[in-house]
Amino acid sequence: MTSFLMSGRKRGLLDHAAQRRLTRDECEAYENDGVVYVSKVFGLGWIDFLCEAFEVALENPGGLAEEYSPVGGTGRFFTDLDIWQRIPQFHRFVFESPAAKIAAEVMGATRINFFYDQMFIKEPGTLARTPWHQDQPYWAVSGHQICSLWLPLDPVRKESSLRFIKGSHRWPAHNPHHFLDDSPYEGTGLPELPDIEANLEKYEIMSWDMEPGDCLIFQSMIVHGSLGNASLDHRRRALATRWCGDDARYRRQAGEVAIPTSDPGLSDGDLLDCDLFPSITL
Ligand SMILES: O=C(O)CCC(=O)C(=O)O
Repeated sequence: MTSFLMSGRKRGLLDHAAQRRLTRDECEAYENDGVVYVSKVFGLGWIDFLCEAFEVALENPGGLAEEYSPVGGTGRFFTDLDIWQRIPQFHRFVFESPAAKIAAEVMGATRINFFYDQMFIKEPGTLARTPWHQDQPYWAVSGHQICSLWLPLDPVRKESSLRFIKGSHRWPAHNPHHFLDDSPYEGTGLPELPDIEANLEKYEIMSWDMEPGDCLIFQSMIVHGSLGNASLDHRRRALATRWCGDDARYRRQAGEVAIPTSDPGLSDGDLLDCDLFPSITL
């Protein structure tokens, strides 16, 4: 607890009153392309804060933590999720950082439920890719106002950053696969994505060099993925937080679902308001 308070004081940037507003062009890019790169939107106090929080999380992995790099492979691709439920620094980020307001602004939402958080770490030399996928088919939620904020804690070059297919948030839902072994989710009845990697020239791919303080905001249906981290000489750490707006409703579709990770006590068509998906005061 002490360490994150100190890091906040160190830079004096935890007060999000200083946060800049998104521009109209940024909001339009999100709506049209399904993703927007937003520069210098988080104060570096928050980045310091999360760097320390990541250390705490790495020392205390949860039951849902996974290693995606193959055993014996180079590097390390680590993930953990629902961290805000266990580690106070992540809880604080959800409720006090500018993230909820940024998500509401970009989606034009008047209300926000927090959905979940997920940390990703790719050590240098990691060959494991993030497979091309859409997020929403992994989740028991319907609606259009659903987005992720992907906030890197380290400088990231395009070669190791997320890649997006422009406009693919308008594609229909495709079947999720487990990142660990690429096995398809069972019983969803959804079609498979085309082989994007083998046909990259067919798609308009968007990706950005990024600095700490920048973030990507992407709609939950956009097709995205990433190469490994063979090109950076440092870790690529990122926190993804998922946010739901006005039209989001609980919807438990057929077959396997990743999120929620426990029973939220909701019925199909319910607003998300519950302990697992708290409503955030904007
Ligand atoms: O950081 C990564 O490589 C994966 C991120 C991702 O796919 C997501 O946040 O939905």
